[in-house]
Amino acid sequence: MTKALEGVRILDFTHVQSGPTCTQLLAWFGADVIKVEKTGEGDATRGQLRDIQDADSLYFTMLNHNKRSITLDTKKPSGKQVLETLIKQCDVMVENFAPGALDRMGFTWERIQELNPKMIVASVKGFGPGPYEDCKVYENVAQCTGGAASTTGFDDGPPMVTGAQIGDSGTGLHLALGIVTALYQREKTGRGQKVLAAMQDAVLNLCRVKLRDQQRLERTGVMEEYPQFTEGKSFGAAVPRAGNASGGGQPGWTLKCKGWQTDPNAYIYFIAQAPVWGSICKVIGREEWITDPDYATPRARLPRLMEIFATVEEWTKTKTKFEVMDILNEYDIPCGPILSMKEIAEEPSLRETGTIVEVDHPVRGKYLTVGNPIKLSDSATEVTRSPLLGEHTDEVLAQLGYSAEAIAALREERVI
Ligand code: CAO
Repeated sequence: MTKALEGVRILDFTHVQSGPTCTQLLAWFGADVIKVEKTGEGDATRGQLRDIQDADSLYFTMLNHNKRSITLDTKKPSGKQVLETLIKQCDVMVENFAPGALDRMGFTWERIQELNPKMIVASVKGFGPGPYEDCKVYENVAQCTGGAASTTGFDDGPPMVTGAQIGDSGTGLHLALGIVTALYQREKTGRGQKVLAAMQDAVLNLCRVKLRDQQRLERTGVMEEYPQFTEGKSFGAAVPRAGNASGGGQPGWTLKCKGWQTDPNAYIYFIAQAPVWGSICKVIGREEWITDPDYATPRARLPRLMEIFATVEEWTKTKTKFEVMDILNEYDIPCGPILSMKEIAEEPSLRETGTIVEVDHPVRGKYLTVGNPIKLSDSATEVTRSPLLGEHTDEVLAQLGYSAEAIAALREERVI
């Protein structure tokens, strides 16, 4: 079967997480992704958070599937020449170096355009143009500057970052969309272009609803679905942290389930969706709430939400989260168990869909990874292991037109 991006060649100049997330997706859609790594060192993540001595870390392997790896010292003149050849023969260059690094290497946008006017140059940076444009940025910095941290956590605690890598992987996803869009436009214009995804912007995009709430707060001074309203607390000038409140029009909260005293994940997320209010009351044995004017309408329930959740919790605490899920689903009541990573790793349905995949690696052996979360009906994803450092250097250079002697000379010079 052909793949959606077959024929697209990517010069993958990315490292750590944000850029590699993007190029891994493109590889899964069929692009030929050539990862260019520092000679002798490679992507720093190969050696970070190692669980097996001398084997590429899971950090690296789980972000670099389906790619080829070449080593290249792009600061040496002959290394620059190889990079120039790559630029001429690739469709897209993806990079996430610190601001200015590519320019310092001698590969400005203008220079790249000279070499290949069709080249799309896609970058992740911490910030877009402005006061912080020269700053280096990692995941949690983006979560803090993009609005996620100030709106995550409980209002009596400090700002919190989330485990979901919305700064790195979230930005990589945004960049991938920018790249395929630029490839589509190039079909019509014949020209390349620059694609920029700033981590602050990507996080803010994912926090869109919180900017919505900021404006609601400024207009009305109150947000009735926030726990602060239910608890009678006053709102400040900025959107407060809302704990586990739903963030949407239907109120929700995390409720304890059987075993919560010893299992930190024995919880269910429960949504008091208005259309199924009658069913909720029946299931928890509070049928009088169906007609009681203090509870019968969403408006009447708002100031009583915490009391309602506490009552529902008395019921959920008598059952496991999976039992609660089964019962509530029978009545179409939206809910979801808090799944631990252990439970997710062992979930058969996620294996069946290719969302969790077991991969075999020649050095580290078998490991689990997250497969392609985006399923195309006409471009199936087959997850193949990440490359060893420089595994494809000779193969790629030969494809670029380098003779065996020329490759040997580059190796002698420690350029590759
Ligand atoms: N050959 C020779 N030199 C190379 C090379 C190669 N193949 N690949 C990279 N280099 C050089 C760069 O040119 C740069 O040199 P200069 O500092 O002299 O310009 C140097 O390696 C270091 O690159 P860097 O500054 O990008 O790396 P860092 O480890 O210091 O910083 C990071 C890492 C992530 C903070 C920074 O790259 C960054 O801010 N990137 C943009 C935002 C981003 O993607 N952050 C997400 C990271 S994932 O959590």
